[in-house]
Amino acid sequence: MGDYQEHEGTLDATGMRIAVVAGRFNAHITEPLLEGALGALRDAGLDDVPVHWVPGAFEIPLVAQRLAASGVCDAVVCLGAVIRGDTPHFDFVAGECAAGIARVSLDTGVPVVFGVLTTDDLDQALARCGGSAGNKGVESARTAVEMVDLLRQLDAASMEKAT
Ligand code: INI
Repeated sequence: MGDYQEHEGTLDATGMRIAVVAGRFNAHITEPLLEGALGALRDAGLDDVPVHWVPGAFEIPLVAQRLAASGVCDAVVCLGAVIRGDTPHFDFVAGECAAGIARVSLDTGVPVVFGVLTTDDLDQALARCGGSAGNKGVESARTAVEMVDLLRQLDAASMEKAT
């Protein structure tokens, strides 16, 4: 491989303003996701993290949008659990939630992290909220910190070029 410049965000959240939006639906899954996310943010240097509860995953994008557009958040971590049932409801809720979160992030330029589990059954969800497959909340919080730092590096690099 030839020479190339590498850019990567770090996991130092000191001074960052990161908010969480969490779905109450399947709270026995989303509460451990939240604990994981808050623990990871604490480890990264952030103690004071506002948490906004919404009824379910479908409502997450609207609140994420409000926070991201407010100018007072560097990133928003979205946590939820959508578990497949016997009806097509899963597909609508999971699909709209994912699409909405992606749209908010691109529209506002603020990292909005998709920490929403979409699983075929409860066991898969339990494994991913602190069980055998880790904790998606931890991963999502770290993603938020890394993305904020990477975007700051990009902004600093373009400022440098412009001056
Ligand atoms: N919301 C979830 O977060 N997870 C689910 O698994 C789920 N299921 O299966 O129905 C769910 N539904 C509620 C939905 O998010 C909205 O709150 C509701 O439709 C009102 O808009």
